[in-house]
Amino acid sequence: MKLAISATPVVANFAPILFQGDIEEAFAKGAEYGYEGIELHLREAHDIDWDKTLETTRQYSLPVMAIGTGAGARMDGLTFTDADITVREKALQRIEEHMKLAKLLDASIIIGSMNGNIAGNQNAKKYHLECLKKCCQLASGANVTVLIEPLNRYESDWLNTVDETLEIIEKVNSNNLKYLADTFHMNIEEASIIDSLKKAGEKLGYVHLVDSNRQIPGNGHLLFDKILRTLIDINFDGPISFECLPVPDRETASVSAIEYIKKLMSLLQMDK
Ligand code: LER
Ligand code: MN
Repeated sequence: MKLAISATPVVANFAPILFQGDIEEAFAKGAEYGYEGIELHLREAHDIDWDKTLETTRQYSLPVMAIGTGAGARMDGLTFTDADITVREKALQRIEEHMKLAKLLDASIIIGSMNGNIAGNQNAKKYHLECLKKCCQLASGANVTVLIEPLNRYESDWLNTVDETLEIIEKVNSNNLKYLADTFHMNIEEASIIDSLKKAGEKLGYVHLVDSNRQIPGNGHLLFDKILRTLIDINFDGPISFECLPVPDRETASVSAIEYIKKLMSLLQMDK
């Protein structure tokens, strides 16, 4: 399990992303603090210089684990459920560009907010499935993993739970599609985070580790020793990223998050 810092070139202090602003600084600080990877949140794939970013991953030995695509939905209204076909096509084009970058960086692609909302649109789930299948066809050609992330009910009016996500993964039936578990959303939607992680089993491809108040693990009331124990029990070996609010500030949050989780991992003898 590799621990990743979250970063974005778009500054939005309300967003649960540790490093906002200069990406090269995020790489430098991430490496300095002991992270083993970085998760990049981009509005458009060309928000960053691709060749320079590839060079920076090598310079700091910090691979890009995943590209978060939600800004395309939140800032540009692009989703896989939109009633307008031109919007869905634009969403797929946006993802296609992210996919090219993901292939270059050997990263995964996250589909969270792009799953959209369904209220008032009886074809929304059909549109979503069509788009996700196309997305997974592209992913299969590019050898990229697509991570589908359920969000809590206050961010999305459907696709909130592990059960709904596993059903979609089964329908799409692609080896390139995995489930992304975000412990903040799970804390709102799942009866038991532990049981739901167990249910996901080998479909789990990635984890957002974040506490009940969307701050770094240790600042809220989630039981991360039990969560980590479960990840070991289900043989999860994918990336773990800290998609957390930079509270009280990004340096303190980034350092405390990795310290806290590494301490728990060593108590659980995960570092052996
Ligand atoms: C994306 O990973 C996520 O968790 C969203 O809630 C961000 O708004
Ligand atoms: Mn998340």
